[in-house]
Amino acid sequence: MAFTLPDLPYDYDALAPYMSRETLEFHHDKHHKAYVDKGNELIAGTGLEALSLEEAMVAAFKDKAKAGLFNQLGQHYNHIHFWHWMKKGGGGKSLPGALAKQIDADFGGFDAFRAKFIEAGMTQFGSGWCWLALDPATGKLDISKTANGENPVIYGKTPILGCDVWEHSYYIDYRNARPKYLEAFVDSMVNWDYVAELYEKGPLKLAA
Ligand code: MN3
Repeated sequence: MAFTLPDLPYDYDALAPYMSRETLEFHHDKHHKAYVDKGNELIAGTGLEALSLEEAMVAAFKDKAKAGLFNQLGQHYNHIHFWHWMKKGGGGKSLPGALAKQIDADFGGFDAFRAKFIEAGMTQFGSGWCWLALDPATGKLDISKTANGENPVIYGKTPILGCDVWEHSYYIDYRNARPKYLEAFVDSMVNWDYVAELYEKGPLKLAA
């Protein structure tokens, strides 16, 4: 199965002024496209071609010889969702019911969740992501950060929200002010409907 670059689910101007057309053009058309192209190149002949993206990604992560392939597949997976984790007029505290309840239960309220999520993104040293994920082992939501193309899936969890903190995601619009970008992401861009959709779906099931 060849990987393909999905279209953005909105216009390039949709997220302005929080994320500009210029950022989306570079980030989607150049960075994400490069992960797709390189992923297709590196997966050829590995025997992983018939697997789903998630399964190929996990298999590549477990094989140190496939670290280069893992980076591309991890980033392809992360970006497919990242585009949907944002929308025009998104953000804010108004979350769909069941998700809001669990965030309250697991973090002690939305504000505590917000602070912890932003903190994870701020303290990820270098390129990476911060996450809100469902841990099937505990049934709870947790916040984490990962380096480069890693994500909660490879640690057995199901991400329901993630924010890209690679500099390519914010440097055009925020320069070095990563905290301001993270605040804008949570307050003005998050597509809580998509987060709730993933939450309702529950744990990702991957073939072994
Ligand atoms: Mn990126």
